[in-house]
Amino acid sequence: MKQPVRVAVTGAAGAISYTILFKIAAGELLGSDQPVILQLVEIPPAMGALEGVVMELIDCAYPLVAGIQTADNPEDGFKDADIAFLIGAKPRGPGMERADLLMGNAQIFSRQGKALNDNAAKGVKVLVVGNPANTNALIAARNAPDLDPRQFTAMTRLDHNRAVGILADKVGAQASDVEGAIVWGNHSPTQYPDLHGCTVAGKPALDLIDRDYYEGTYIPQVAKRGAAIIDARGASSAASAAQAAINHIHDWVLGTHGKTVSMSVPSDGAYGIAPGVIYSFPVVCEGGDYKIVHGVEISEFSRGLMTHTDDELRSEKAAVETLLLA
Ligand code: NAX
Repeated sequence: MKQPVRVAVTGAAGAISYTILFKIAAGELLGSDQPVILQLVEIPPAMGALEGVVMELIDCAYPLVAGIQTADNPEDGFKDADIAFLIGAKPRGPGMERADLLMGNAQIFSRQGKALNDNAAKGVKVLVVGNPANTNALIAARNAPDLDPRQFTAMTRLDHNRAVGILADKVGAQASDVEGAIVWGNHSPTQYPDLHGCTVAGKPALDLIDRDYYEGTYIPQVAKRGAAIIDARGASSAASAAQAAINHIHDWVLGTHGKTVSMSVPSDGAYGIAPGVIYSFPVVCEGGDYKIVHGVEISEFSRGLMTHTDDELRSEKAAVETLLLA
């Protein structure tokens, strides 16, 4: 039997966790031969609700679960963690300004970055899901001086999966026929779902849909899908977010076998995106590491949208600069 892998999850009593924890425990994250220890982190007022989630996890009698621990603080919760899903975040309250939201989260993620630095396994892989995810990941990375910034990533896999799923649905194909879709930039409505190098069953995607649909309908539909789901179901996307978070870490650990996926990772200057932000790029994963895919052709149209979403990330960064430099 393999040694258990320690998986920490913040926001463990929340909606996304109510799906993801059961997927992790069932072996969907790391495979059906990999035991896991779940380290569930919440804020003190949510510890009662978390106990209910723990009861349900126990009641599933999962063969792969080698332990379940709970903590009301990240320092204990991240102890020896090999993988950390940072899902809990401060939600936008009524009338709250964007700057207040950024600062509230900057405080949470600077503490969590320090806690990972001081307590987690040295090779910990971190996925930030809590919004604003890219800037939260940047703050956590900057507060973890002993860890490699490349260990901190943010989730744009849901946007990637939406780009694939919505395209497949439109042209009457299966999601598995779609290859080469890319989501560039920020996990926000400024993101850019790029189909220029994408194929569906080997045919160029942009030959299958018309340009007006692509620019006028498809791009905003992918980018604003989260809001459409809230309008329709009266609650935000949780199951699809959990699935995407599983996909992100599964692929990072176990590889994409040559397939390109989208991950928000620290920019290394690729595609003219200056270092200093966590930006969604096309990547392939192998041997427990990810690599930005180079050589994607960038049209003038693409460049405009890639710069627009980069500008937004840099303005978020400027708004929290003091905490970044902590
Ligand atoms: P919920 O409000 O259902 O759950 C959040 C949980 O986090 C709550 O139980 C809360 O007590 C906990 N929490 C808050 N601050 C915490 C802290 N400092 N430490 C530990 N736990 C803390 O939200 P849910 O629907 O689960 O969404 C979680 C986050 O994911 C939100 O920020 C949301 O905006 C974000 N999303 C990000 C997505 C992405 O693609 N990157 C998509 C889905 C989702 O909207």
